[in-house]
Amino acid sequence: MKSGTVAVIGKANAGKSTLVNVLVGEKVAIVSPKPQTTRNRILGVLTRENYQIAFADTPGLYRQRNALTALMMKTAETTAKEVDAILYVHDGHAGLREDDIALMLRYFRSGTPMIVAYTKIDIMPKEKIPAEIKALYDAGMTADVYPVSARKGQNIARLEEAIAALLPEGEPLFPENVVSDRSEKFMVAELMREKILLKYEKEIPHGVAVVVNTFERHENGAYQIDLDIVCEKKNHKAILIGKQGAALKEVASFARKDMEKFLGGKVFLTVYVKVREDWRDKGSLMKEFGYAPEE
Ligand SMILES: Nc1nc2c(ncn2[C@@H]2O[C@H](COP(=O)(O)OP(=O)(O)OP(=O)(O)O)[C@@H](O)[C@H]2O)c(=O)[nH]1
Ligand SMILES: [Mg+2]
Repeated sequence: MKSGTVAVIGKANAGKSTLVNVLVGEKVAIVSPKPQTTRNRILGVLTRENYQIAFADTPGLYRQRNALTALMMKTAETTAKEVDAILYVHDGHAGLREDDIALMLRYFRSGTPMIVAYTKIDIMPKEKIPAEIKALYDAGMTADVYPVSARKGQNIARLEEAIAALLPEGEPLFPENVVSDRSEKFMVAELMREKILLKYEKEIPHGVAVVVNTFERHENGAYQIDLDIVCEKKNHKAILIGKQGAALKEVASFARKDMEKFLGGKVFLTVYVKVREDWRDKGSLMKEFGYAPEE
């Protein structure tokens, strides 16, 4: 059987997490239209009869502005070095620029087998694809390129087979019922962050961390979840809460529904908003909020 790990690498907002979720067949990573949604390396595991692929979703390659984003870039870099193959995700809809070619070449030349997923083809003119693939080949990037749409499920099965073919022979790394290396508690915090990313303007969610303080399952199958939304400025706290708490109530209820779907039980959710000035530049706070270098 083929078995191994695959780093999912690409620019921020390229569609990496969406693609991992579609390949794995379950939501293992949150998704949003804002860049820098993913902050941690998240494994999504796909097990078939003849192969097991452990996809390591990574934070998108983007500008570094603080200690948190620097850590995110490092996570992507180290993950790419520790895997059997790289799945480079390119947003076809965003066009192919010089820096895209340079980035792809850099990973292609690292020596790790690589495949390119040319994604979001459902929202771009198809006739552009061959010329762009040719430009890549002319530049020396000769990895196989798979035009796909994660949203429409186009060409996903073929991409999956091609990835499996790159992996070494070996025993599966995970039991077949495992789809992620992350806990339910982690996913619950991420679902809260996803709804914040969707509801608020971007400087707010980028400065937010979610800390789950209570995660209990009662005998009747219901969950008690208490969490803190930590933001970095007082005025952000006011925006998060909104007039008479209306904004917070709405975003919490939105998150609670998703948590119930994910956990398969009723959720009682309590949410507090806290301020920790500039936590994204303070190593000890980052660690407390779940952002430390991956072992
Ligand atoms: N139309 C279309 N949109 C897509 C597709 N794949 C992803 N998207 C959208 O692209 C946006 C970014 O998707 P993500 O999966 O969060 O991207 P990412 O690369 O993980 O982003 P970061 O974690 O920030 O690096 C979201 O709004 C997705 O819905 C696709 O195949 N087609
Ligand atoms: Mg992501």
